[in-house]
Amino acid sequence: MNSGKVAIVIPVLGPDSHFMPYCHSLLEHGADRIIIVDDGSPDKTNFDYSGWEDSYAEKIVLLKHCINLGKGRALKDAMNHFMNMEDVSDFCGIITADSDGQHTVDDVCRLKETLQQDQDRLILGIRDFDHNKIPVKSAFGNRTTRRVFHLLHGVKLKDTQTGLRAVPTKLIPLYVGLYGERFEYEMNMLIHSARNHIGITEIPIPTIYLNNNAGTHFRPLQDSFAIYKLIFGTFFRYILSSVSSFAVDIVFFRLVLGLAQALPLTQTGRIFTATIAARIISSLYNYLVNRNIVFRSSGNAVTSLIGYYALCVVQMLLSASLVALLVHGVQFSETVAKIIVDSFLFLLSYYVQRKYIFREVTS
Ligand SMILES: Nc1nc2c(ncn2[C@@H]2O[C@H](COP(=O)(O)OP(=O)(O)O)[C@@H](O)[C@H]2O)c(=O)[nH]1
Ligand SMILES: [Mg+2]
Repeated sequence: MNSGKVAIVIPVLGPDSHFMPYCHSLLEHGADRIIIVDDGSPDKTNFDYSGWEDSYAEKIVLLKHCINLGKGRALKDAMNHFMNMEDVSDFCGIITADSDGQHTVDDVCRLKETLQQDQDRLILGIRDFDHNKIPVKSAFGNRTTRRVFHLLHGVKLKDTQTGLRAVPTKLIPLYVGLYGERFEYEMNMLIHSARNHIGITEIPIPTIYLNNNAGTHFRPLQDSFAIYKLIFGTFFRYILSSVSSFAVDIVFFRLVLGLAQALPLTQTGRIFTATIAARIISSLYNYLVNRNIVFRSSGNAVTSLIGYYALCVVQMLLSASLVALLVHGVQFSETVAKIIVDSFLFLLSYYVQRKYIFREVTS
């Protein structure tokens, strides 16, 4: 049984003069251990705690990267270190916090209390981006990201980019192996939490921007791109799966049509045979790709296969009914109506497959 100790993980890159007093203050407020990952900071800023009191020194672990490997790598190394600590069984989890003073000691303590009470959920310290003192760029970026995240991953969060997070020990093995070396890693933690149906608790914290966030290491283009690549990853694979299924359908239609020449069938009979055979093959291909590559589901294959084909039938019937409705009711042309309806059903199908048919995942 875990006791309530909590390790504070702080990834640092070129910390300023506030960092040592911040660690001090965390210790004074009862931090059980602080794991600092100094990530190839330039020499002159390398931080040194050798002068600290012995009792504190025991509580501080300093991991160093000889070159800068990124915040994600630093967090993963700290989690790995944590899981290998001799006394890990005394701890109920970790709290990740930024080194630049954006997370107050009070907020860290509040997350600690929440973690001690609930060790099944990921806990986020969330900032309120509707507040008018936030730099416009940050507020806009965060609002957009949380909306897209909700749309594609089905979880509504107020702040997807917060670095203040409490992670219970039992969830750490899930997170420690995830892809992502820099800021995108923290997004991947959220994506995998959503995919694995891990509950997320949100604790409001003040939004502190020091000097209009001038000291940030976040590179707007590269880091945003890496984050968005992950957010859109599943949906992008879904699009590729659909396009390639269409190609498989056409190729097999041609192939079977050719082979059917040898059969005693009318031309209509051959077209029907080729259409049905090609559709069976392309839908099976689409099912397998969606299950194994798009949604990476580990659920029962028979159940998901039945669900998948039931969805195909419903989708076909819905498509025909809605196109008829638009053509008769709003007098759209059949082609325009079909493009609108099928685009909508394409998105709906993504939602149903992610949420119901390929719900179970391994990690
Ligand atoms: N270990 C490590 N920490 C980093 C790196 N980049 C940023 N950090 C830390 O991550 C936290 C958040 O980074 P920051 O640059 O302030 O990003 P922002 O708060 O999102 O603008 C800070 O405490 C930084 O010290 C990095 O490359 N490696
Ligand atoms: Mg910061």
